[in-house]
Amino acid sequence: MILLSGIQPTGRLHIGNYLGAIQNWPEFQKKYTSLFCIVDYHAITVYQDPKRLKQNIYEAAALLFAAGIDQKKSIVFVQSHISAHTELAWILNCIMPMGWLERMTQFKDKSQKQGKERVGVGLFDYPALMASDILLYNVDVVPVGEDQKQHVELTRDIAGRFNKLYGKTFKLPKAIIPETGARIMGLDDPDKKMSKSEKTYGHAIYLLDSPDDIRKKIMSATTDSLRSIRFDKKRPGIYNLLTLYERFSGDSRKDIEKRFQGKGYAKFKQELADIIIEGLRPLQNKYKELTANKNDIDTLIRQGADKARPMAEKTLRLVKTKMGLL
Ligand code: ATP
Ligand code: LTN
Repeated sequence: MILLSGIQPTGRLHIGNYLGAIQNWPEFQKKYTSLFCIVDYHAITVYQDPKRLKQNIYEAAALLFAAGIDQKKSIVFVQSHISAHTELAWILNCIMPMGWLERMTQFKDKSQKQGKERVGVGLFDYPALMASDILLYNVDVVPVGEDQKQHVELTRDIAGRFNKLYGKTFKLPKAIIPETGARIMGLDDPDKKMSKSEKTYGHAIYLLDSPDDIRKKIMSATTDSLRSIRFDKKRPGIYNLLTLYERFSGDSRKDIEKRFQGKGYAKFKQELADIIIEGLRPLQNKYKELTANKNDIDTLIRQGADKARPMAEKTLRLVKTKMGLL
């Protein structure tokens, strides 16, 4: 069974990305032939500062390795290193009905924010490239957050359409959504999901934040004027912080509520900052070790591309043959 997931180097990775995705990925290596793709061509569907983009790609790769993904067991690679991704995306474009893409909620949301005169065609076409990422590797399962489920379904649909037109070529992949799919919300605004693209200081805890920054951000996180510390979804600020406590401590909700019964927010926040700082320390140490010599990450990324490329090219050749391309 083959598994593939992707992460966009659109910013610095935060604890939402960690708890919602990366933390689960090392486990997958035991069960699946796993590919993890840093999707830089998806990232540039919105403007990225070139220097930052480069840093973000390196940082994302190093953090995946630091989190326990092993290049000997899995394949970690950068999307733009394998030209088959954009080639297959073009081919899929030609059989992709506009209406299918128009129905994608991510596009609707993002294009509404930017306006039709500013939004790039790449953002509209984003799901075709994502379908290409998946279909090139005969993938069975695609772990993604709830928001990406629609794109995986579209991938199945376009694969089905290709198979009908040109004969069975692609496997139909399935999305897997993490059970503990807790969405981590912004610390400064618990009604919005924690996002890499949000740049306010107190919004996100980045995986490489210093203990000082982590503490400052937690201490100033939005709560409410009530006192009790309980898992109550109607109180999004404290609920979000409690979820973080739950995920970083591994304790049950009941135990957590009991521990903080009658205690104030300040005490709770101090302890939450402590466990996040401790929780991220091993990852941060590993990251430092891995990046002591910058060439090491470069080498690992190249190795990933060298392993993925023949797999992708084989599929692309098959697709071209089926279509009558020479
Ligand atoms: P952006 O913030 O740039 O819009 P993103 O962080 O949502 O992007 P990706 O980089 O593609 O998007 O996300 C990588 C993975 O992290 C996805 O599987 C996504 O579901 C997960 N993820 C992102 N934000 C959160 C969050 N706040 N809580 C839980 N999981 C998240
Ligand atoms: N769109 C995804 C990132 C992504 C992806 C993929 C995920 C690009 N290609 C292929 C799984 C499989 C996101 O925004 N999380």
